[in-house]
Amino acid sequence: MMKLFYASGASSLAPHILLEEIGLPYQTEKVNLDNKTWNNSDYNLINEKSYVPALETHTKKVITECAVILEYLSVNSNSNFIANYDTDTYWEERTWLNYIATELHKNFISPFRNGNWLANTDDSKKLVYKRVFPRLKFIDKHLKNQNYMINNKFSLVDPYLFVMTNWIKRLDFTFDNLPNLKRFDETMRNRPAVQRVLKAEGAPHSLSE
Ligand SMILES: N[C@@H](CCC(=O)N[C@@H](CS)C(=O)NCC(=O)O)C(=O)O
Repeated sequence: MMKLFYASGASSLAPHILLEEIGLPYQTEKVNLDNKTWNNSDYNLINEKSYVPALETHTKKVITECAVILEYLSVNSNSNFIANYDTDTYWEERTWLNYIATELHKNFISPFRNGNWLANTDDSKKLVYKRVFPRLKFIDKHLKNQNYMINNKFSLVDPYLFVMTNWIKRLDFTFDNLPNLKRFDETMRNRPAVQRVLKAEGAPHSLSE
């Protein structure tokens, strides 16, 4: 059975949601990112890069990098959450996944904290907002006439974007001037699979040290 290593509310929320949407059996293991342990074992032995998500596949191979795990899960299921390889839609999906990973995910992370952690001071939050707002605005424009990122249908891109809209809330940023992203966030929260996963993960750790 596949096993997802996650921390509540972290980027691992994206593959967790996709696993639940896909409906294949899977297990989860909660990682303590403060001391890099899981179930009393050293997490660095699972993922030497020392961050979540990591997915142990059916063949016991561990794969990392959120966008890659999302693609792996979509390809290895009967879902229609990913387009056929080398179609225009496939490349559109790759472009958004890469955009979210490089332009949003890492820009949400504060340069002032050790490791890949969310900002936790007013100054670092302001800096993060300055960086992410124009990139979020670009997505908001794309969502003008649709509820989901690709052809107005749920795809592997949406859970990753939902991590970002969830972080907007977590960092107390506002959806002012981002009305379409706000609607996207609400659409995602209405999905039963998303509700089950948010409940299962529970509250994320506090942003204070
Ligand atoms: N490049 C990685 C980044 C993953 C990442 O930043 N994970 C964060 C949570 S969102 C983490 O585990 N941070 C803890 C740490 O680095 O100490 C990916 O795309 O999956």
